[in-house]
Amino acid sequence: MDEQKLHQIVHEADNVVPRPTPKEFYEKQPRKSLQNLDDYKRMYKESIEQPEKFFGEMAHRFLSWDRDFDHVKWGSLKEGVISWFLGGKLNACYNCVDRFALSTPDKTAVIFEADDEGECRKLSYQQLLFEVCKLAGVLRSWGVKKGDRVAIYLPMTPEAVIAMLACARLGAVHSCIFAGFSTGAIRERIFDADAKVVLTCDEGKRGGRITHTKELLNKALENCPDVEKVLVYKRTGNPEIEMVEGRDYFWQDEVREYPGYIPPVSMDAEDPLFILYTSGSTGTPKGVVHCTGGYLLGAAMTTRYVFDVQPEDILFTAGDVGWITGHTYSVYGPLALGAATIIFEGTPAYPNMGRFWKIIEKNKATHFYVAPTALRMLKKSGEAEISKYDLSTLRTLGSVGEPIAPQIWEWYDEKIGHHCCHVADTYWQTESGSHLIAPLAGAVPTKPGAATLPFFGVDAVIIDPTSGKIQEGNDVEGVLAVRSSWPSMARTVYHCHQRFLNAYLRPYPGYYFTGDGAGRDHDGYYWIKGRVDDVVNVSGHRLSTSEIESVLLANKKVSEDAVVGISDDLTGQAVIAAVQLKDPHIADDEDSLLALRKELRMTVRKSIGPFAAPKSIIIVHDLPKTRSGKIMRRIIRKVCSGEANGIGDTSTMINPEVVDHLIKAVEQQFGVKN
Ligand code: 7RM
Repeated sequence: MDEQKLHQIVHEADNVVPRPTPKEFYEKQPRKSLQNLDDYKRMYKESIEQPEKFFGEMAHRFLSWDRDFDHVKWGSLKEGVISWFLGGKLNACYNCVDRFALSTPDKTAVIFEADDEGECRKLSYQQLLFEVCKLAGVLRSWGVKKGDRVAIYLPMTPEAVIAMLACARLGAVHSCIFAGFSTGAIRERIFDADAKVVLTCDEGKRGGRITHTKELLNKALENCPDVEKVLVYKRTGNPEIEMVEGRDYFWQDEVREYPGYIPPVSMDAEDPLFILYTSGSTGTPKGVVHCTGGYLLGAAMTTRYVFDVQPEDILFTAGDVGWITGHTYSVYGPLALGAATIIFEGTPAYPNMGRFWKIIEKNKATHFYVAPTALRMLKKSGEAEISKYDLSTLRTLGSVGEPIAPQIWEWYDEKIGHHCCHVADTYWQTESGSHLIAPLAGAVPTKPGAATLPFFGVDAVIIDPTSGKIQEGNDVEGVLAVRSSWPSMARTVYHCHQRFLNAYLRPYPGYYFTGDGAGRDHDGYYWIKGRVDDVVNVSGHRLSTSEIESVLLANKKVSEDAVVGISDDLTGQAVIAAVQLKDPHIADDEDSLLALRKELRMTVRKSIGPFAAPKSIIIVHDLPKTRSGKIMRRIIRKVCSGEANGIGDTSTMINPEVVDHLIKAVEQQFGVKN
């Protein structure tokens, strides 16, 4: 963690006056979830001091149970046992679909905005129920039952939502794989989750281009012999798609035979709802497991209280169901509240930079939720496109995935929100399931750049990483942890509880460790600094340096490599690789160096995905290491950022002479002077 910067952040915060939710917010929709800051404080206090009472009531208010729970909260972080609503039974699909198909069947549930502007499709709650049941019928006939894992490799289309809900209906555990992932990453996830069935499509459409979804999946499945069935949605209908006989079937053909209603399977609150893979600092991606009751409650409550979503609202979460944001705020959160969700297949830049705004105007979206990286790009592209559209239906603007710089926050508030919206910087993680720290609409005044105050039930603490001591009071900084479990917290890492304990519960026994550095200012507001481990965040995509390192290492020309993230104006962080070659002469002339870099970048693109490809590859003679042989990424990071002066302690280094070589190589190849 960059301590100096953190000091500065917390210090700057002293001058910022908290801003209340603009009055226009409730002129647009007068029903209030919360009245004021005192409401928040009172409810927060109760949620921490009497979680059983607080969340017991919330669980009854927000969810429909087949059987009531016996215990609200059970276990402790110290023991590594976390459970909520034990004894309770419910079905997530029933809660997100059937309830509203019964009460408001014609109300829109899903609005599909395709990559091509003209193509749009709406599904009412009744239609959604029909589609979900049809698909669930196919899956059930294939033997998919409670507890089985089903992989979903689909782009942002209604079918992704239908697929998730169909799994939930049967009690099968879905594992979505981001459509931007390539073969290696797909294979790894399907293999680890031990999925027997994959739901996918023939091709995708994105930014005016075709993506070869099925082709990539086919390659990945060459090494996944346990996959028995693949259901392929015809998105483009390209007849050339390679289908494997006896394994691959077309979605549209198969669903025909099945009825428009099959009953949901009643699940225990603690039965897993889904697995979602996320990058950590060590090893392969972790299959984070979320459970039915607690997760769904967290999704519903945060969607209501942070964003103030009401049933008549239309949410546009410009994320992807391949990430947690898509799970919680494109699918489960809005649908659990009976609202409408916009599923957008394309990119913000196609056919032009006005695409988001056009979607908002056309659909009268009330909520918009996106990562700062997109906002930075849109801000750069100027205001011409923005002013063409009527954005006055918007009430809440959300930000997620990385810290939002105060200037970007101000821009968002002014140009998109016209100072009439609640602007919510939401801090959370795949592991947290739903918002951890975020301002509640109408209740918590905001400060540009601050995630503000913790959500109900989140007992946030700041720990001094050196002493391991809790930092009491305000104006403190350190690493962010949580003192007790909250309902939507991940329960384990799929088939590897030890990894769960090691990553989250053992670093500070009795606490959940977030992996992020943070400060708490004089108002008790939290300012998130970023990861303190080897996780990099490129355009809101979470990547582990070790994952990219091992892909590069698989290239025969590479003897060793180290990957670091450095800050980048556009993407937040950028991936930089320092590579040591087996034969250093390969890179002697410009042409072969260029070719080598291209080849290495391509390896990463093909294996993990285009977004993980290093921005720069620096060829080095040697990597900085400790006496015990550990690569010192911190040194590479500092030198690549032009901060060699701030390298700090090198006493544990076995090869201090490497620093000078590195400085030279970085200057020559990367143009950064130290
Ligand atoms: C939702 C999501 C999690 C990591 C997390 C942080 C960073 C997320 C914010 C943020 C500053 C924010 N899940 N992060 N939100 N940093 N301010 N509002 O992104 O699992 O993919 O990533 O993202 O480092 O630990 S994630």
